[in-house]
Amino acid sequence: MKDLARPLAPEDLLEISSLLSLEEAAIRDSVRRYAERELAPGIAEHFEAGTFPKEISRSLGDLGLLGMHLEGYGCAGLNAVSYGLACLELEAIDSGFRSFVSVQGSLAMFPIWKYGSEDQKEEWLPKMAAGEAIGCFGLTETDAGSDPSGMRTTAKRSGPDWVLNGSKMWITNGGIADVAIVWAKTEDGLKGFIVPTDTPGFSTTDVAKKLSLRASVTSELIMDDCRIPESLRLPDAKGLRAPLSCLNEARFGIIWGVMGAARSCFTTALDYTGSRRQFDKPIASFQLTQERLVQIAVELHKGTLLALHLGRVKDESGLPPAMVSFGKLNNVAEALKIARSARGLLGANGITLEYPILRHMNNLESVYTYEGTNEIHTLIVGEALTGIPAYR
Ligand code: TGC
Ligand code: FAD
Repeated sequence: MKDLARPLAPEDLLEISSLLSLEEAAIRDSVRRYAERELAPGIAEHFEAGTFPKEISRSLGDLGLLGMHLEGYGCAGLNAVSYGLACLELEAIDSGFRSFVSVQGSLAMFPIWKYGSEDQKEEWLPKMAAGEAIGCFGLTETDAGSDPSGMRTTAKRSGPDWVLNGSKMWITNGGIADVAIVWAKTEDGLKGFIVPTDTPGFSTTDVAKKLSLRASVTSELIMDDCRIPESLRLPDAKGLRAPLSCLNEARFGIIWGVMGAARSCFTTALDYTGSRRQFDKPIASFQLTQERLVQIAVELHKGTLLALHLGRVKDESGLPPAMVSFGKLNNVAEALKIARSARGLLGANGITLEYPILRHMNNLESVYTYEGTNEIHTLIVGEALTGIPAYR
């Protein structure tokens, strides 16, 4: 038996790390070292300037983090828990980095891997895994967000090609992408297309004046008689089920990622309250401060255990969508509450970019909305409980 009086690490009070395999712990540690060394130093400046350091794509590729849960074609083929741990360590620095990896691996590479032809996989996946080609995923439109079935983008057959018309809105990586996975309505239902971004008729405009996810590119995609050969249609993607299945992968990464942002808020608040003095004492010595720190730690640990449980289920038997929604619903909402509570513990200092908390909090507002809003995930879990879909 271990020594019961052993010191416990505040950010891992329940020793959740002991539930990881040696390989999983090694992956977590190497992503953490990379993130702290390469990503952390410039993040506040990128957030302030509203820029994303696109050049990190290659180093993320070298580390095997792009499409890391996919097998073959240059992808690392690691388990779901490893993918989750990587998302957590990236989002501990900024949600923008996890977003980049989510979109590349789960929303751009996954549909090619799952629904693409052998030629499409060989053409695109190795260079995307290496970070040489950046992808984006165009599902949402200005008037079709929570209800993507209302999309207006169309693809019409024209001889050997398809002609795409319409626009997609709020697309992560849009303005820096080499390839867009575009979902469009056809006479024969919804289909997916691999659209190289240098195709004539394809253009992008970045969304300006964001107050959230500032270190991430968010864009509108415009398709104006954009001609795509049949060889770039995803042959096995049929109906809304195809894009929604990609969301399961990315939502799983979010369940883990937001616990990284929450951990960063927690450790910042713990450090700060230990050194900040008021009334001749560290503010951590006040019972009200300790209560807040404990509430934060409890939700952080519960959320991380939930992520690990869902990761184990995913690795062992696959994850039903309602379980993914359960995790996204809980962990994003709790991460936001943690950020808000931690921000308060820093007083006035909490509102600056000197500390990461308000940056995380603003980012988490986007995470609360994208990949299915909190309300949509509530309804998905509600349907699983009652058998009654209540979306419309
Ligand atoms: P519904 O009739 O329920 O379903 C249509 C078909 O899809 C199937 N299905 C799923 N399949 C796999 N995984 C899932 N999660 C699935 N959910 C549904 C379903 O079985 C059915 O199949 P079939 O074969 O019978 O046709 O569809 P609905 O129109 O009623 O909508 C249901 C609803 C509201 C849950 C769905 O539309 C939804 O999830 N809406 C939210 C939209 C959303 O999440 N958009 C995200 C866009 S991408 C993004 O935000 C990226 S952010 C990236 C970043 O920076 O990290
Ligand atoms: P709406 O659907 O208009 O929802 C507005 C409000 O109404 C929400 O509170 C919602 O929960 C509520 N609501 C809607 N329907 C119901 C209902 N039936 N019952 C109860 N409440 C309801 N999309 C992509 O395709 N690719 C991307 O890469 C991508 N990246 C994004 C990056 C950022 C930074 C952001 C902010 C968004 C991104 N999105 C992306 C879009 C995102 O998925 C949508 O914003 C999201 O699906 C919600 O759609 P909406 O914004 O149109 O809100």
